[in-house]
Amino acid sequence: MVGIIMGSQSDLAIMEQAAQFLQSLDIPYELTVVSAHRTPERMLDYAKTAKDRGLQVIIAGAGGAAHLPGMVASCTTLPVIGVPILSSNSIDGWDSVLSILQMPSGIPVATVALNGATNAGILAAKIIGSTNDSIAQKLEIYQNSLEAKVLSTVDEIKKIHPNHYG
Ligand code: RP5
Repeated sequence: MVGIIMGSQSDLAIMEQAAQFLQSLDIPYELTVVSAHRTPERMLDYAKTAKDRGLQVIIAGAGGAAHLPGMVASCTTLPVIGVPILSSNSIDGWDSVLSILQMPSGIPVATVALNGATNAGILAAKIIGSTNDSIAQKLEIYQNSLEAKVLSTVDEIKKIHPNHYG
């Protein structure tokens, strides 16, 4: 249902975070390495066959001169979520961010924060959840859990520091 690709195995530790979120919601995914620069034919084939293989969303991560998400987006009608990676060949992350973010008009890539693979997984789930009630319900439970988690820290901190708000 969701395709997760990355330019190199060195991106895996970050990109696995998208897979982990999808797993937590029982959303099927496939994950592999596809490099825009080192395996250009594989990239074109992956993008052109993605829809027919049943994918609904693609999450693509890359670092440095991060052309993978944009090039994949140019070869498919599926929504592409881009994850800029702070890689060994990245100056400071901005190169990856801008390479993925600053797409020309007509070929959008939904760009998340630097190393923001978890948010990419959540966004993919939301795209699928817009037409899938079961996934939408799971997302609601997840979002409610975030509130509960923050409120538990409020109680925890209150034991140590005064707070008259609540
Ligand atoms: C990019 O170059 C990859 O996505 C990775 O983030 C970066 C470095 O790749 P390696 O040299 O570690 O394979 O294309």
